[in-house]
Amino acid sequence: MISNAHLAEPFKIKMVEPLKKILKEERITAIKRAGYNPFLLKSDEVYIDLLTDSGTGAMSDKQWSGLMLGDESYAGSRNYYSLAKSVQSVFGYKQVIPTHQGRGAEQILFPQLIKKGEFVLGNMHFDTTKAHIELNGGIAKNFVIKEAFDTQTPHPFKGNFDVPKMDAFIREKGADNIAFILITVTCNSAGGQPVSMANIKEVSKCAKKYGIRVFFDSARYAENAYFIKQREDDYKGVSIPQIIKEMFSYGDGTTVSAKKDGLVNIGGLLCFKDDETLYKRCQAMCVVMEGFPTYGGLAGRDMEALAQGLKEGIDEEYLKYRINQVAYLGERLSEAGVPVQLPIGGHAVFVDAAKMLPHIPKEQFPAHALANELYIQSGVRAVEIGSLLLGRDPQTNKQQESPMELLRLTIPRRVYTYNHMDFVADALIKINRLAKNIKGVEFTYEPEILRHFTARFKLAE
Ligand code: PM9
Repeated sequence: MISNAHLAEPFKIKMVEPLKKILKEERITAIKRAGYNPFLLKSDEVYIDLLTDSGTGAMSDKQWSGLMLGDESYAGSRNYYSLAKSVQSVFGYKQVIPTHQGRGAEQILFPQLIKKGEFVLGNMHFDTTKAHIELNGGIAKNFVIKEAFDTQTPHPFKGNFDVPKMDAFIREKGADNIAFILITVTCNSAGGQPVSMANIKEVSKCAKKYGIRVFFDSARYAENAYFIKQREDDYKGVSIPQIIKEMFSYGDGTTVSAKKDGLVNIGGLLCFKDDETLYKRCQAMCVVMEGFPTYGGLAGRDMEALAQGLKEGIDEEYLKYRINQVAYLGERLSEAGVPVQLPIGGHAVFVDAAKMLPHIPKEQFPAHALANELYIQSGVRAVEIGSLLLGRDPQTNKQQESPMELLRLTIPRRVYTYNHMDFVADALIKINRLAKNIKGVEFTYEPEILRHFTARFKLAE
């Protein structure tokens, strides 16, 4: 029985964008031309696009009207002050630098904090974040709990840190060799899994003991807060805004990809609780990398849309609909025997491709092969989160083995309906019955960094 029945969307649809499904033969031609890499498809070749929830959401009427209030002054735009006010009210942080997106904030902050050979400790670093750590000479280390790697074991907070393990690592390497700790909320690479408030507090306590800074990587902080409210006894009666404020009170600052819970198509933030020196240094870097510190990488109008999006993204009724829609898709798949990460995450359903396609070895990227098959059979575009994304060891150049081979069905915010979810579920359930016929892939072109975006493949023999 599916516990998450359809919930009526908490919005009316004012504008529509037609969808077109091209023929299966055309999809086969398209994916061959794209070198068996769904990233290289044209969006017009895609029917339902579940590649990412990043920048793909629908803005509200208030956000669109915010665009008309754009003050495009080079310095001191009034939209910056409106954004800073929203940031302070949502995160409780008073020092704010707008950036063009999340990695814009990473490229400004990380060089200030990382010296060559230092470690950056996280629950599970996202790929662009890991790339920025490595570009700055740092070493990214993950300490997510082991339950995260067993998709069939439900645990309410699979994004949690294994704090004793991290503590032992800090003692072994010496606190001086730790650049900072980064808490990713929700933990994208583990399946959009939340981090509990209790765990955030424990991480912060451990960091304080050694004098190490704590930052958040907060693309999906609102979804994380919703899970805390649902699953952590002490927070059942606490409002989402209060939960978010408390979460961030345990950190020194945050990078934010506002393209997710910020409900905008472009935008990011770098915020500090109260660190004038670091804030000033990052402002100076912002001028070089992004733009003057009161616009960062954004137009005034984009900042106004974000100021409004930050408020809408923490609305409990919206979050309930959002999390329910993702859970509905996950439960339909799980009930039909498609192995998915349990419990279902906040922004996506993660299919366990290693379980579904045991005949495809890791080095032939089972989840990527499944993404290609899903596209060919249905026109749905999804993305691999596994060994292909993980890449090679920067020291040895050997392919690293990801603990999980996942296909991510990422649901854009306020874009698709439950009928679209049913279409995706039906397609994957059908593919699951014929899974043994799916072939793995081999590189024909492998870029050196962030290779999954532009790599090309052929079908393995
Ligand atoms: N995440 C995602 O699809 C977009 C890029 S890959 C298609 O999940 C975290 C946890 C992220 C993230 C991006 C970034 C970078 C940082 N942290 O994309 O630069 O999930 O805004 O953010 C993507 P930007």
